[in-house]
Amino acid sequence: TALYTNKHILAPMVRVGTLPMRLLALDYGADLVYSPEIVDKAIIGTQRTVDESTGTIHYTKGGKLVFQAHPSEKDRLVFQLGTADPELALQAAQLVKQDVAAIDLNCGCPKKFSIVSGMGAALLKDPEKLCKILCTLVENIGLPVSCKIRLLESTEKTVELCRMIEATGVSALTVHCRTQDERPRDPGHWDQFEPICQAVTSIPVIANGDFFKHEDAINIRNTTSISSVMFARGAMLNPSVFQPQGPTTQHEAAQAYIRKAMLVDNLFQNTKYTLMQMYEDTKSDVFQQLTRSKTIQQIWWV
Ligand code: FMN
Repeated sequence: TALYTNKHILAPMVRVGTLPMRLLALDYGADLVYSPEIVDKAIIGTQRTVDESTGTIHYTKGGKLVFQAHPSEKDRLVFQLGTADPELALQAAQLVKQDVAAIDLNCGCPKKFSIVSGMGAALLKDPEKLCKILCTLVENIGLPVSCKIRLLESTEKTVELCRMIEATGVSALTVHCRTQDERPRDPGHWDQFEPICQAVTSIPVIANGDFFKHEDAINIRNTTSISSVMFARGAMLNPSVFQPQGPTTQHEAAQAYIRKAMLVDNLFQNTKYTLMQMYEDTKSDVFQQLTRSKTIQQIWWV
């Protein structure tokens, strides 16, 4: 559980949380970084190769890059799995085990593709399956296992689920303080963290939802029994949110992001996508130039 105790964490984010963002977050002071969710069947069957010039590890299938990691993040990288099947989950986790510190199970994704396959937030409605997946991983993988959930309709139901998850032997539990139907614009329910912490006492509880400043994380840790705090959009908009001395400008963070992307030879489409998420002002010159860009050289000015 030490891996997850008193930590400031980069949340799992599809497309955004690829290698350059994770390395940058670590540089700025994040203690732990999550991979984007990767579905079991997507990683199963990939080939692992190492790029000697950058040290980057590539997992590819049919010419398509599925997952990229770097030895420098290995002891702080949590691989997040999308799955609805204990055996496939274990196979997928075993495949990447040598390059990561821990495995996390996504039990919060509300997107249709997850729900129809019984993955993500669908697991909240099938706690037996959720716990079977966790138990299978905990018993067989030989790495810490964690789990990320959303709130259920009532505090009692959430607490009951959290206790079941705790009993599987996981090393940590992340709670995104929104229900499955709540969208990012709906305010998170920070008041739900304490009852969960009171019920789950043997493992660290990680708070997630609406943390946009370093001080927010410090405050919640000082006023509740929350152990660690996970940033998603706060880190996407400005990865320097992890700096204890306060953030740099968004522009500086974007420049640093581009440097990291070049260093690890990140796919340009992914670099461009992430930068476009970072800049909220879609009318700005910077955003317009980004939209038109086709190579990294064209945005090197950013
Ligand atoms: N949550 C996951 O568990 N797995 C994901 O792969 C994932 N991808 C996301 C991608 C983006 C671009 C965003 C904005 C969120 C994603 N989330 C994912 C949800 C976040 O991890 C987090 O739970 C949510 O955004 C609330 O945190 P925030 O208020 O700090 O943004």
